[in-house]
Amino acid sequence: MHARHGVPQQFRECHIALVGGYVLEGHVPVESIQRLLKEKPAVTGLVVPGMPAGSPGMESPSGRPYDVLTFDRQGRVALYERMQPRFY
Ligand SMILES: [Cu+2]
Repeated sequence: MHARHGVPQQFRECHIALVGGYVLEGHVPVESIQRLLKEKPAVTGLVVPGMPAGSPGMESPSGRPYDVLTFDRQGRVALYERMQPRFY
């Protein structure tokens, strides 16, 4: 599943989703997905590595800012945005 969708080896996390022709890997926040679908960058998708505390579904009092990265099938990875953690 992950290889078929071009997710780099180091980012094969527990959750994968497909939306609007993009691949989402890990706990990608909805704000980043909305920005992705609006801006439509030339990437394969977004990944949040490591299931960080404070990401969606991982709400935590010990959450810290975490990075949303872009990736492509050539193995290029870049910072998309840094998100603030959620505390619930
Ligand atoms: Cu997870």
